[in-house]
Amino acid sequence: MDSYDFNPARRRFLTGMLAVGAASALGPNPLIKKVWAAGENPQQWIQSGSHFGAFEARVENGEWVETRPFKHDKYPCDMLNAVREVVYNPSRVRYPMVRLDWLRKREKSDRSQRGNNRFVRVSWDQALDLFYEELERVQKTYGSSGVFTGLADWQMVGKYHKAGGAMDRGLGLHGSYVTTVGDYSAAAAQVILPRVIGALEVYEQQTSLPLVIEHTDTIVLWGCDPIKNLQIEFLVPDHDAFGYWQQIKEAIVQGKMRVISVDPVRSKSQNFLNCEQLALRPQTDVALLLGVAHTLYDEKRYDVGFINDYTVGFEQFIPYLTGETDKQPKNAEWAAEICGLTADQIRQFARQLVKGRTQFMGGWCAQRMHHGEQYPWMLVVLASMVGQIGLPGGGVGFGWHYNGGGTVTSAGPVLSGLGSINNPPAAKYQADFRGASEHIPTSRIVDCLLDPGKAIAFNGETITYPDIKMAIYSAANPFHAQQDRNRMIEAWKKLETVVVLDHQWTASCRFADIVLPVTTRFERNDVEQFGTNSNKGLMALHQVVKLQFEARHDFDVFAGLCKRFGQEAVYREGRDEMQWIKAIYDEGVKMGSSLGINMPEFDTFWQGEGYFEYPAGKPWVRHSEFRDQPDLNPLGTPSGLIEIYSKTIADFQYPDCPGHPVWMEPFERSHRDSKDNYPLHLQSCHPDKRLHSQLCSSDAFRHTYAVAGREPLYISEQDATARGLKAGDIARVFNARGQILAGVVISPDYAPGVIRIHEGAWYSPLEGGKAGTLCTYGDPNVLSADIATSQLAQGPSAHTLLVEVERYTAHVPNVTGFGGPEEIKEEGAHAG
Ligand SMILES: Nc1nc2c(c(=O)[nH]1)N[C@H]1C(S)=C(S)[C@@H](COP(=O)(O)OP(=O)(O)OC[C@H]3O[C@@H](n4cnc5c(=O)[nH]c(N)nc54)[C@H](O)[C@@H]3O)O[C@H]1N2
Ligand SMILES: Nc1nc2c(c(=O)[nH]1)N[C@H]1C(S)=C(S)[C@@H](COP(=O)(O)OP(=O)(O)OC[C@H]3O[C@@H](n4cnc5c(=O)[nH]c(N)nc54)[C@H](O)[C@@H]3O)O[C@H]1N2
Ligand SMILES: [Mo]
Repeated sequence: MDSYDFNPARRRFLTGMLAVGAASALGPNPLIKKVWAAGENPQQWIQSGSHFGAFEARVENGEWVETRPFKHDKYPCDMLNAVREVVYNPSRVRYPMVRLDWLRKREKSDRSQRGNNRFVRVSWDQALDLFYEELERVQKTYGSSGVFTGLADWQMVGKYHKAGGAMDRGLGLHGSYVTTVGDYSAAAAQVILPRVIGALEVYEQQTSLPLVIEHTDTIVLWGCDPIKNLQIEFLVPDHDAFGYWQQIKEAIVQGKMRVISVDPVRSKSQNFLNCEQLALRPQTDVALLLGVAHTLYDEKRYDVGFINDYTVGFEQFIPYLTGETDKQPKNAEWAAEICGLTADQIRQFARQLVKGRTQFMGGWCAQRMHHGEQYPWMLVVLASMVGQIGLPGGGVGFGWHYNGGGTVTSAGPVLSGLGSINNPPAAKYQADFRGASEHIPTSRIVDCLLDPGKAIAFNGETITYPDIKMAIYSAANPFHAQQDRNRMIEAWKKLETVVVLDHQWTASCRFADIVLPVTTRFERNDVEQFGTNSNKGLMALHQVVKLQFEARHDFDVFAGLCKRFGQEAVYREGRDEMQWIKAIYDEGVKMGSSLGINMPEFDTFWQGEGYFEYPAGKPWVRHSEFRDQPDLNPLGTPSGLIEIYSKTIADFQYPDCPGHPVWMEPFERSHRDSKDNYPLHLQSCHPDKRLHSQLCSSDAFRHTYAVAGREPLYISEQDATARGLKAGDIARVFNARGQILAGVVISPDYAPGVIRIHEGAWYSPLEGGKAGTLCTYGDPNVLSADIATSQLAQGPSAHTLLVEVERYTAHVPNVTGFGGPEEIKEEGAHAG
């Protein structure tokens, strides 16, 4: 082939356009095969993107064979190497599948068989008929409270192909259903911070990193690991933050800046920056924060002016801090006893904070714990005492490790993407929740299933659990995300029908009744932001390979559902894939022109470079408007000021969340004299090599980090030796809630008593569906507890988790979680 007379962009456009016809038709379209037939599709590099980065895929004869990072990504991450496998791995969902006993008996099926992974292949028509008939039956019989949809949070990137958006559009035309409030990520912080500092804080842009580099003397990484967690973003990452972190590393070497990581383990960020660490014991952050606050108060080093001008409730908090109310001063000695640092370390740390400009960067792990509301609240209180909130390079933020936090936001438009239907007709069924709540806090789903009708407190309201009969999950893997797997297995038996849409045969598919195969990002065309917080530019995401097996786009699955009650045309709004993308793009062009930005015509963009960089934005300081003019720019709290004491919260009278931050023991905690049977604190932090459970099924990539085929268990030399464990051993990790296998990695990064298994390791039951069975791969949520943070936020407490570890000496079972379902041939099923 002569590469000079071949225009790949033009080819891409043609193939994209032809694939659209297939996408909008129901059923396989012969055109696709024709377009992508061997030989007709010459070798080419196709631009696409993912949560792991933007890239180009080399495609040969229709097969994706090689991946290289996008040329505008200066710091690509190695998870990109796992992305190709998402399309081809053996765990790919290939066909619509229905659980054997459910196909026979529907809602009267034997639900104890859920999880045994025995499925029958059916046709799309049959699968959608079954889905639709169930939706009808449940709506008619139980009303809106009978149907539940899980949070579709980590759907693939793309403004048009939004799995959650498609589900909401489609189901919304049919009726109402129970949904979730809050998420697993930052549930506690999301509820407390608006009441304390007036905004969510967690998902918002941070002070620009160039200003931090210029002004900050001390960065405090409070349980925050940006170098690990900035690898992925909610939209396509530009990874520019890593350039700034490189400069911070240099500033440390030059003695211009100190970075202190407050973390029980040596994090990836600490190792990268070679920075200092305050290695506190797990779950003791609030005690440490109080000890530091007490020191500042006692030594009169806190900013009285800031407290007076910008906060309320200091006077209600001080009697607790000094011990006037409970005879226990929360001084450095008291804190040292709990958090395992010395009183001297705590006092030195306090003094360092007020020596120059200090930027607190709070992570979220320490709020995914019992009483998780207290840490973010107390960090805001401490930052208020330091008095630099709203100054460049000072104050506090909770989003530095997320979505490129601190990269400068461009001046470009933010495209909205697939939204709700314009002037939708009335739904087929009116909302009918039968006295139950329309939402439940995300992580309370198992509790809700086990106890319908129960009333729980939530953020000042009362939630009455609905009686859910049918659950629909798209772009979510609850059999990874949710805590206490064995309790969950029992709860799932309450569901008559479970529908899952996914492209990977996760444990959630295993425990479903109807599994619908969807396309991956790489089988779709779309546009997406390059950089989530930075919104640096807009990129074309071109379809890399044809639709695999019988996968359909999420959008088309729900179009097929709507067709069954006569609403397909309304749902589709008369557009096919490329028309949708163009409409979304054109909306952006309009917004752009109102901002004075001249974007290319869609066709020029799509057929040309497929990337448009917006004009650079200006560096920005979080909370500076508030600091400059608190009267004109009040915070979103009742007082408009930072609430060290919240009357609103005090009035709720929750014993587990009083009116100001306090130290409370969690339901279990390591490193103390107690009767807990399990001595080791298990962290289930976010993985360095995955996005939750995504990419775990990329077999070749998984084998680059798995140990003896299992998920790695990180443990200190001391704890390993005490248990006779060597690197590479298979260990059994257990507590009263469950047991899993994992592969031993001995690491100097871990303090005695602290171990880690990353969340997202695929649940791989030895006996599928049996509560208590051994997980053969290493899912930490087999061990975690399903207890809420408090009555305020009802968030997950995944990180309040104690275990014991032993060498596994019994017969070593194969890993069961990967490779898809066991297909059973059944008469009456219409495959293909
Ligand atoms: N590579 C990668 N990046 C991700 C994700 C991913 O799956 N993979 N997920 C994304 C998502 S959805 C989210 S919600 C965020 C999660 O963001 P976080 O919840 O902040 O991230 P984690 O990595 O779980 O934990 C951050 C740090 O907290 C520390 N830590 C644990 N226990 C304690 C404690 O008791 N006290 C203190 N002070 N520190 C503690 C851990 O050692 C770790 O270094 O990450 C996002 N980024
Ligand atoms: N123990 C413990 N548990 C935790 C955490 C922890 O720190 N510790 N962290 C929690 C946090 S912060 C989070 S955010 C949750 C994450 O929990 P989830 O959001 O459930 O995790 P993912 O693994 O990202 O699951 C997304 C699923 O959607 C599928 N998918 C991706 N794109 C699409 C699409 O376009 N369409 C469809 N239909 N499917 C798609 C993927 O294949 C995958 O199976 O986990 C929580 N669980
Ligand atoms: Mo998250």
